[in-house]
Amino acid sequence: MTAAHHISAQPSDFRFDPGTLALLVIDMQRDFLLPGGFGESLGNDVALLRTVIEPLAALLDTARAAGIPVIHTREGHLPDLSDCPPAKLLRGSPSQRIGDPGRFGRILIRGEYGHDIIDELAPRADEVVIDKPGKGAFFATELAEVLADNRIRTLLVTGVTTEVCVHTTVREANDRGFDCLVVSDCVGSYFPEFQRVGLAMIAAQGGIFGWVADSAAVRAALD
Ligand code: C5J
Repeated sequence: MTAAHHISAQPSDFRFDPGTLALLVIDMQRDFLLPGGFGESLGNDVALLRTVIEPLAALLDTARAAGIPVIHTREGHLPDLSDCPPAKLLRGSPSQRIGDPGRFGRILIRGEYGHDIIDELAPRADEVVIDKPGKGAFFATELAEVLADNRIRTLLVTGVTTEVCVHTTVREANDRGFDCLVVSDCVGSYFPEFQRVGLAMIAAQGGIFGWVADSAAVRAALD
């Protein structure tokens, strides 16, 4: 890695110590991204999320080559749903609910094919995978301990969906004192308006939750 430890970002340059940096990849799971899966059964156009795959695969390659730790998350629940509060399980009137049989196994249930990460972004054997029952990656998980053990203070945040699990995690991280840079073309939403506004909200007011930059700028700083 070069000595250029800053990334051109919004609302200002993002300065980082490479020794305390990690790449967080949120919920790039088949249930959300595969045609015919849960996300699509909710009426969503998964093509909007799938635009993330190519730039994120390239960013993963760069991060791995630079020796930056990569942490993946998966949203999902135990087979008996004991970790899924009724407020989450019963909300709305979707055609399929968490735990129902879907095309790729029981929806958002740990161990099922659909719950796992898409092949293009499969974690390497030495990378941490955090299973989370909530939208935020800190809630009811070991993420805080993993970051502390590895002296991580700064996060490059990627994954889906921008306004839900990415936002919740960035807000949780911000409150815990982490600096977060959200990689704009490596996060995705089923709703273009939420993507636009979700990114704008992060960098607004001098960076109220963090910074935003595209993957070209991030990769240039890591190469
Ligand atoms: C959602 C997520 N949208 N990973 N999950 O339910 O953002």
